[in-house]
Amino acid sequence: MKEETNHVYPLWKKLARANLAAAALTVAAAEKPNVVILATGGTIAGAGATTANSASYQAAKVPVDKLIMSVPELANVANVRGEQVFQIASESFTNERLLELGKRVSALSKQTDVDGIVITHGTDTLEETAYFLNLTVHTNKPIVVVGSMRPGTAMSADGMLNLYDAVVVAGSPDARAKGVLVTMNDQIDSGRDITKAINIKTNAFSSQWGSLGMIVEGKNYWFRAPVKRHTIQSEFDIDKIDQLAPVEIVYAYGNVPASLYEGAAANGAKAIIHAGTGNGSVADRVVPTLQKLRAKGVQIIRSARVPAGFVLRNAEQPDDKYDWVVAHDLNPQKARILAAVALSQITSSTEIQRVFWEY
Ligand code: DAS
Repeated sequence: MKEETNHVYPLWKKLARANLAAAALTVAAAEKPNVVILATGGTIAGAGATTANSASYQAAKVPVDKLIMSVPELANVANVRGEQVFQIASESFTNERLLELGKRVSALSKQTDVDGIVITHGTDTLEETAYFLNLTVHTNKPIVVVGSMRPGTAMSADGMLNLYDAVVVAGSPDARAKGVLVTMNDQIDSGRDITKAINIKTNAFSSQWGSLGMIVEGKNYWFRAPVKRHTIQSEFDIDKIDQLAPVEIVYAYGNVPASLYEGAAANGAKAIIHAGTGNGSVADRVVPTLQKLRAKGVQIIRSARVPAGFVLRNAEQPDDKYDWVVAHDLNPQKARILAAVALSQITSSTEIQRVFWEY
């Protein structure tokens, strides 16, 4: 036995073994999906001073290649490569950055050597980016937006598994044609419905109509599918949008002055999202101002500061009479995204209301 372990393989046998291993890897690589990770920053790329810093850290520090290296298991499920699109905390996203990211996603989705796309992103505006891509990128390929609530340097960091889940879903044929997806905390959610509901826990994200599914140990479990228009079903195409319309949000409360709405319009807003109390209610002292702004061509869209439910048309306000729009179940920040996209190609309030019913 001893002699056998000391046996030196002739060089040709070593080469054969190496070729076999390489061939196996090639075969394996050919079998695995090709997933591109577009990194934009956020906590998932964050770093804290100590492992105890789960909430105080600096976002947008770790580059995409290091992120990929930090989860070697990614190589078991996909052929992964990364691109650093931005390195920012997501509260610093802008319309211009949304367009730049969306156009890159669209271009990659058209490549035959790309099976799925993951976007690593800060959690603060993750829901806005996910909805924007859901509205404008014409592909059936899985697009998965992912973030984390703790930096990778913290005990029980959630980013590694969130990223692994995102890559699995992005490489999954059964994730195709479901619109843009978000994988956080073992859930698979629709980019349309997801929102950040808690600002400091790992179960921060939820969808009021429920997740589409779950992912557990690299396996997807689906329970429902989106019913609203998205991706290839959308009339909005990122490749034909060069600018998003200026749309602003006014957060309503007892004592809210009409001047805030006038200021938004004076600043060039083409539409104002009213983040109303209750069911999108409007204070009696504000109604005349909104009527005046509507008469000047500014679209008035009633959303609600209340996190769940949906705004009813002609309930709290005579929307037909005032020619206003209701945001349906979209929260103010998502209503802004839809209005900014829609106003890039439509103008009538009737058409905008249709869009809010359909998307
Ligand atoms: N500031 C947050 C952001 O970048 C950090 C995070 O939660 O990702 O959205």
